[in-house]
Amino acid sequence: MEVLRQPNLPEELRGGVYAIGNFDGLHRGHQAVIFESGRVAGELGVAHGLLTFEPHPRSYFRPGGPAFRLTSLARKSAVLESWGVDRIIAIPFDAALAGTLAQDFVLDVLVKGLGLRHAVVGYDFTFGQHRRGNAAMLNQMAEMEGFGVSIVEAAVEPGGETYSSSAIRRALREGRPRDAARGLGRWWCVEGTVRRGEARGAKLGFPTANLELGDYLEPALGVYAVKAALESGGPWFRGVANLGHRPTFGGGGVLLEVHLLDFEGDLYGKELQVEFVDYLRPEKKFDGLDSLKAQIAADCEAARQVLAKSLPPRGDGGPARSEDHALPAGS
Ligand code: RBF
Ligand code: MG
Repeated sequence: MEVLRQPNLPEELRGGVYAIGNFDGLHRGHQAVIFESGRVAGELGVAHGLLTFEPHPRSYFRPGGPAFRLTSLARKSAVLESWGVDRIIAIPFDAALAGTLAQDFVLDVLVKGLGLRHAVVGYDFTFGQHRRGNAAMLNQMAEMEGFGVSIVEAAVEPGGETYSSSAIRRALREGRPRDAARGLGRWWCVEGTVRRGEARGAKLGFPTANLELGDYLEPALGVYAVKAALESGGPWFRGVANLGHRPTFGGGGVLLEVHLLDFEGDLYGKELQVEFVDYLRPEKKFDGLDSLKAQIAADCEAARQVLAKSLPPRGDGGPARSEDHALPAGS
């Protein structure tokens, strides 16, 4: 998988089919767009690409606003690779791009830059200065410039709701990770480097690997049943995680503390992927170590119960990533 940071392609890479959008989350609505672009690329026998903006335009328009990212660029490229996408063009969203008229975006980026054969966008795609460009206008310009366009209708949940990043963000903020997973078509995943903690967890009998959320959206604070993998392609471990301030110990900045149930060893410095499966309870202030320890033991048991359905015991896990990009089973 190639990730390019600018749209001016050399001759040999021109002529592909591109899905265009922000695609934060790569949720099931995005999947409809990306799978359609893959189908057209296959039909035409040309490369299948994705054109996106990085950082997300919202970070440009609202610097210092609350973190909202559902998927990192690294995670996105891993998922897109598994879907057969050949190339990601992630162009920096800056003042120049924000001020580009929709028509100029089509001419400069799509026609001159990518030399694309065909663009695929969602029904609600908008682009260009003041977001004045839309799917209808893209169609008109494509006719003049001689490339194809497909506009993909809204993908709708069984309940009748349109899949959307905002509904998925709301589900996570409200402590409904299973609802988020239904929208995403996979468990919501946070990826990060394990940082050195205070080793207080080990003294409690529940060592934790600690991550900061960074640009990721902050889901409801509290205790979760999670799955965690130490490396891409590595086995999944069951775990329980606390996302919060640790009020029992005087509080602090929000940390994701992951305790793996059947793992021993130092995780410091490792890349951890953490998938959120179920919300177990809110974080509480305990009046002593013993009551906190008893509660964490109960959390581990609750997580085992929940995860027994989604992950076989360690050792019979099979290839780690088989269910990775598929719908969560039984949800
Ligand atoms: N700390 C709290 O102050 N209140 C809690 O309710 C709480 N729940 C936790 C649940 C789990 C499963 C884990 C692993 C940790 C929890 N902690 C909680 C955080 C605990 O205080 C922390 O891991 C240690 O202090 C080490 O930093
Ligand atoms: Mg959308």
